Amino acid sequence: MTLTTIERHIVEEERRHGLTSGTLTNLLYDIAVAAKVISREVRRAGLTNIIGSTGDVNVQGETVQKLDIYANDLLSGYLAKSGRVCAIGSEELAKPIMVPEKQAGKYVVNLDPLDGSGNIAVNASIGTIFSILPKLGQGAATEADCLQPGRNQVAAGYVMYGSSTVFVYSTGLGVYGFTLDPTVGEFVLSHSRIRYPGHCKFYSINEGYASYWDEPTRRYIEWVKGIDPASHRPYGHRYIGAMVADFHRNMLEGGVFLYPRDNKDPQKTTGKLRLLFEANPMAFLAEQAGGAATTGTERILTITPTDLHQRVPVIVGMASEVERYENFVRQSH
Ligand code: AHM
Ligand code: MG
Repeated sequence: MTLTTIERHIVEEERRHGLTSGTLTNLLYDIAVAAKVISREVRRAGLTNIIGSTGDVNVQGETVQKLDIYANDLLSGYLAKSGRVCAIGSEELAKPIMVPEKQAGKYVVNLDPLDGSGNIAVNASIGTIFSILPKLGQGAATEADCLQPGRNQVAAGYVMYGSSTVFVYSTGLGVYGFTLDPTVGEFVLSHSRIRYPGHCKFYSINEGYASYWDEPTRRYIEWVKGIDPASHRPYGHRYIGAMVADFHRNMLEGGVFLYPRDNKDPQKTTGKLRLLFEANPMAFLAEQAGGAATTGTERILTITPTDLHQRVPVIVGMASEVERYENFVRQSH
């Protein structure tokens, strides 16, 4: 049996591609170490009083749960002291953390420390999402370093705390997945060069919001539910309320995830998901696995961010489905 740990894999990958600095490798390894600690806390959450809400409200106006804070503090604190990072943007923080220049490194990390936190209380899957960008210029980093288009990402990934804990990442050389072996405490290579499979089987969208959808979304979902064995329709529906888990299933089994523009809140017609913390890293992974990601009119990775907590419609998954959705949008104009 060959056992490839995440540490060995990223070192070997770096060697294979002639990269010498090792900083990115170490940064990914830092995230994997923090993920093991978060995973331990997630596994214990049902047993300790860490479960539940603190009653505070985060910058997005949502109730913050204790594990969100724990994951945010652990990850941001650990990365800030690593010497490899100059700025950290987090879904849980109104402003990015700027690492003092003396301890600052050359990378910027944008994080969703615990995505799908509504699932904590019911022991369903949750995740951590990360996006790694290069520092822009010389001198002290600023908020602008966090506000880079997704195509600038040098690496992105997620950790899914599901029936196992899985670490999935890409440095632009394909997508790799590792499963945590709790008996030895190591992430072990379990998914090499992940690619979306041949045809679409699943779609993931909050069907409860159908009355809020715009016309193209309504028509696309109607198409998905049509009966046509030649195009394997109707597709199955899966939606757990944690993007990491739905995205993961769709990447492995063939599917598309949608959190489209809706008119639920007339003030916000952008959907719910954040460009920097959720859409960009998932779009990077999707493209690396042969998929695609769009807002309906724009490729996610080309958007120039204007705000740290900017929200965008997200349609991500198999390229065929993303293109089809875009066609429905074009036809409605
Ligand atoms: P969160 O970052 O506050 O946890 O919210 C993001 C999550 C996604 O993981 C998930 O796909 C979506 O919210 C579910 O939202 P909804 O309940 O509106 O469908
Ligand atoms: Mg989130």
